[in-house]
Amino acid sequence: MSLLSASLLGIEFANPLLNASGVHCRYHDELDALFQSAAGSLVTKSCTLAPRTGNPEPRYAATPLGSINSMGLPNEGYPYYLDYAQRHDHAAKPLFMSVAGLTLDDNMQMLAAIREAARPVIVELNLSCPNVPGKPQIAYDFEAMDRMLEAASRVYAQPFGVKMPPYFDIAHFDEAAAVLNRYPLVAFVTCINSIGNALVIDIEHESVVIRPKDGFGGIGGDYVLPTALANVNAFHRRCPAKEIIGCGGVKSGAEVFMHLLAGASLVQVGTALQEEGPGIFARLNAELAELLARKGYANPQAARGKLRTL
Ligand code: RRO
Repeated sequence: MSLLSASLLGIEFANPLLNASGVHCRYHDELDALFQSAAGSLVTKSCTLAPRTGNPEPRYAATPLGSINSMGLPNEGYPYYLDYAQRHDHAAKPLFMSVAGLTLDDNMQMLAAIREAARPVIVELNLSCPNVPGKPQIAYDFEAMDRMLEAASRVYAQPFGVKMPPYFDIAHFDEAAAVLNRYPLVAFVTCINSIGNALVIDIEHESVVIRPKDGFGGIGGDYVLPTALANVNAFHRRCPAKEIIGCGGVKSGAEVFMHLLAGASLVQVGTALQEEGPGIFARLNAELAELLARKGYANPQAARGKLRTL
């Protein structure tokens, strides 16, 4: 076991880092660049049954504290990512496939096809896309989430994960965790997707900075780190039989370490990857290795959930 090796679902990873779905993963060449990078694994762009061009541009903007996006689920359609999964060298680097159907039936059709393909791809079912006009997030409707997980468990019939939005109330942590805990095949929980429907304003132009939805979009980066850590820790505490993937506000080894302390087994990188490119993974690994060694942890797993309370 090397200093940085990590595990999830009994699978070994060279290190805990991967991209956040949506960043650098829409096209095969972008996925290939992640495969060639120092990331321990990679995840594909959330897919739908049919290809989508997404919302009108500009639909992503970086700010000094992070980013805002309303991409609108641009993707090449699930067969494109399934094709990638079928040609991918899973032994060299595990591959996650993010699935974000527009309806329950769409998700079931995709999950059945992925199951049929019988490749060792790891499904991350996205219950938290904030940016499709007229489609509320599944995970903010606990009855809809329960129906989705019941159907997904029945149709997919093997372990999978869910990508969750941030919650902001203890009662919501309790209720969401109770729903997840009804489904043993939900083996991991990725916290968090972007904080939805925020508004960034450019005072020079007295304007919004992205075109869709009158400028409203999901924010990531520094804005979301404490919310991400709270959600990782809240689900780590409430879902002892599940593993957690942390996502939100990672731009150096320090934030990776914070996610591990909060309870994450793996850690995704979104805004900082978008801004810095896949070379970021070598930097984050070096910074994490230095931090773990200084703190006396043998590997990332040794730090998992070691957060102290006062
Ligand atoms: O494509 C998007 O607009 C998008 C998705 Br599906 C998501 O899950 N999270 C996000 O911030 N953007």
